[in-house]
Amino acid sequence: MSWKKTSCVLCGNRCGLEVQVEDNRIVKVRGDKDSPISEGYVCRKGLNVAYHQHNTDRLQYPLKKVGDRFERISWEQTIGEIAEKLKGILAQHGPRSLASMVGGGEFAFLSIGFPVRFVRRLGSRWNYSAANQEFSGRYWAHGLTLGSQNIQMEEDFENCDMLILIGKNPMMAHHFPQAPRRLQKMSKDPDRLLVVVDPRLTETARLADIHLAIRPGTDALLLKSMIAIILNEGIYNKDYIAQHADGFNKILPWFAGFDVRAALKVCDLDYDTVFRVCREFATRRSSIIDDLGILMGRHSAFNSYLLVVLQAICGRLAVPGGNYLHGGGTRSDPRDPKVWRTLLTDIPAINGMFPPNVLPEEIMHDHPERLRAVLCWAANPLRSYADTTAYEKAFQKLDLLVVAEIAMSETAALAHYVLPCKTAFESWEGDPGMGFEKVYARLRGPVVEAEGEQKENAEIFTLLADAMGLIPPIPDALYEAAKSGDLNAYGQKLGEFMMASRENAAAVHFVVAKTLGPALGSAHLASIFPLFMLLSKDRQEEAARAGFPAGPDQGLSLYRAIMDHPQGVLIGIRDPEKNLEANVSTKNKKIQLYNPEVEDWIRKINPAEEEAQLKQDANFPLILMAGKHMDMNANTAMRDPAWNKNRRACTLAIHPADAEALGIIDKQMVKVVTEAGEETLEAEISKDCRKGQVVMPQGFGLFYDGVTYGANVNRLTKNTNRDFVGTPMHRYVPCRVETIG
Ligand SMILES: Nc1nc2c(c(=O)[nH]1)N[C@H]1C(S)=C(S)[C@@H](COP(=O)(O)OP(=O)(O)OC[C@H]3O[C@@H](n4cnc5c(=O)[nH]c(N)nc54)[C@H](O)[C@@H]3O)O[C@H]1N2
Ligand SMILES: Nc1nc2c(c(=O)[nH]1)N[C@H]1C(S)=C(S)[C@@H](COP(=O)(O)OP(=O)(O)OC[C@H]3O[C@@H](n4cnc5c(=O)[nH]c(N)nc54)[C@H](O)[C@@H]3O)O[C@H]1N2
Ligand code: SF4
Ligand SMILES: [Mo]
Repeated sequence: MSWKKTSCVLCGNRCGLEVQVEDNRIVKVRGDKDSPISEGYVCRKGLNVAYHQHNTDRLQYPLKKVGDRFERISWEQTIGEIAEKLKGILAQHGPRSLASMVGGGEFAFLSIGFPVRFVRRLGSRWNYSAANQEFSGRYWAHGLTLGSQNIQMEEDFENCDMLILIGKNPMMAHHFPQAPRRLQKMSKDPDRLLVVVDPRLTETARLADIHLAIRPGTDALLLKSMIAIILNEGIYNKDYIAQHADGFNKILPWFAGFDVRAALKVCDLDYDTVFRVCREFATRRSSIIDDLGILMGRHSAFNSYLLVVLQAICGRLAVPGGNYLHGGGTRSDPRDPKVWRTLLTDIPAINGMFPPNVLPEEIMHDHPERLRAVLCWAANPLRSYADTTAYEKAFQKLDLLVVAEIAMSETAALAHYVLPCKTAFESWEGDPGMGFEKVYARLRGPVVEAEGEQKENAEIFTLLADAMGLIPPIPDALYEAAKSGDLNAYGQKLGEFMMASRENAAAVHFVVAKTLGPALGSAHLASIFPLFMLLSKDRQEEAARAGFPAGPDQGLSLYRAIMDHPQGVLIGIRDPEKNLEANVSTKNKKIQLYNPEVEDWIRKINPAEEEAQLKQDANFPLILMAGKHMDMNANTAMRDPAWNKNRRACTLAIHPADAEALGIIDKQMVKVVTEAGEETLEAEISKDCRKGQVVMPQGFGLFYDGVTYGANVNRLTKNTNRDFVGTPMHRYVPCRVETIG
């Protein structure tokens, strides 16, 4: 049987896959050795994508809620009724009553822009996003220091000889391509140093040369200590600071006289070891990269800020072997009065988006412009976002909840209308640009056929946009050019159409989906086309370096190369030496170390005040790490529990000493209680846990085939346990554990 090329959609790495298909079922999966990104790597989740693709929860037809049941209706009726209801709501309450909610549900990004554009074109900027429940703090910090909230960092793994992973567990969660393979190699290399900062002895910490088993929630003290040590020892990079940073002298008082020894005692860390880590970090080709342990931890946004300062004073930002920058562009700035702020919770747009944790409050209040309609796409807020109970109440109050899904999720079950989508294996999908130094693109076709009336994500939102009158009249000539199969001619006609009016240009994505989509048989396939017609000057130069000469044919030859290489193809080469100037977008192109917004806070990070804040309520003496990402979950995207048969998948991990004190034995059912609610699950006694901290995975408590599997971690998280940009403190949830029976 032949192997078909596709790619995994169960995490952001999007590894290349090859699958065998029998009777329209994926029956065998292997890693695609031809994939330039994953080079044959595949993890347990990828090998099990069939469970994601084929399951009894798959949606086949549009559904409408009638009473407390769903009825099957036609697409025409669905789109017509949604448009009519939406028009009514907008006419009565204004555009601010509408929000989109976009999830991480589909790590194939071709269609993500469609729901966002749809809402924007209707005059609302309320786009809530999964990204803003993890990265808001980082976006905020990068906006202040680097000049754009959209700047991302990526470790130069191959070229660093020291890597610090702080609050990140890639042996389980990956979060960079081929992570286990590469970390194991690094761990064995005597010339490379791996440092892991994690309260638990994680799968990654086991590989580390140095494991800093930090007390949960104290990373701000550690980062401040590290900066203070480096400044005191004079081992900062004077040349780099002089050339690339502003405000160095103004931040010195933040760290002067800081009691590092007392601080590290609060962190429960050894001074000499931290001192050694600082010395190595300041003098080697070092890189430091954080993740949810920091991003969803106490002081989330400020920790991201300190991470920039630490890297900048050591000259490790935007240099080979350090962290590269990419992105830029979106510049929503919380200091700009034009930036929208949520009405009740007063959260500014961060990187143009809003955090899901405040959505229930934005629905529940009495403001005349409160949210009344939500379009939810590839997200499962009822399991994924903080405080399921708050979400249940809020979503029941909506006048219109539309959920575009591949499965009958817990959120879809509450919707007024459910729109069935094709999965990424039934659609054209891909990535217009992956990687930093070498940029790859990939577009691959469907490997199985949809067995119902499902449509591609982008097509659905194009139909809705049309029904709402958001697509201007399209000349016949454009349709004809699309049908002719001559992409050159189509590109020309499209260019003319866009030049004709601003309205036309603004609707280009929908127009392409509506004209080229049917001609190519896929709105997704069509949607990539304008991306290559509208390349920025930088992208044109990058493409030229990758062998696509600049000129009028460049866009088309890129498009063709992508079509010819379903495993991915090199489309750009970036110059690492120019990374800083190409990305830092502050006015003088320097990293801004000093910003008045953080001054007060940084001063308050001291051992005495932190110790006082860390003092626990007698009612909730343990800290719950609410949502481990491990190889038995894929957020909520793996609904069929059969893929974890005979595994202990959803347990509460607890240290032996805590278990003993509470009289808990292994495999016993226990109850976890927090301010938000309670859940019951099986205890797993584990020495890898830290005393005082219990650990529960995320992505369980799913209702599948009439049965609920595992416990829902977000029944335990309170939506108000968040920081000032709305990031949930999922890594620091006070709780208690009770025995049952
Ligand atoms: N307590 C706690 N909660 C957490 C976390 C935590 O650590 N702790 N982690 C959080 C993190 S980091 C993330 S990113 C979020 C992710 O949470 P979500 O944004 O909800 O993402 P997923 O659970 O991956 O998928 C959501 C839905 O997308 C659907 N889907 C999959 N593919 C497609 C498609 O092609 N089209 C459409 N329309 N739908 C599709 C799936 O069926 C699923 O129901 O969860 C977060 N939730
Ligand atoms: N198998 C699998 N892989 C996944 C996912 C999945 O659901 N399953 N989801 C994907 C997604 S959307 C994301 S965002 C990533 C998340 O990837 P990660 O962020 O690597 O995943 P986490 O399990 O949250 O791991 C964070 C680590 O932080 C540690 N930690 C907890 N509290 C603290 C603290 O106070 N300080 C410090 N320094 N560390 C702390 C935890 O012990 C944990 O080991 O994973 C992705 N990959
Ligand atoms: S690391 Fe695993 S889950 Fe992530 S894309 Fe690759 S195979 Fe899929
Ligand atoms: Mo995530």
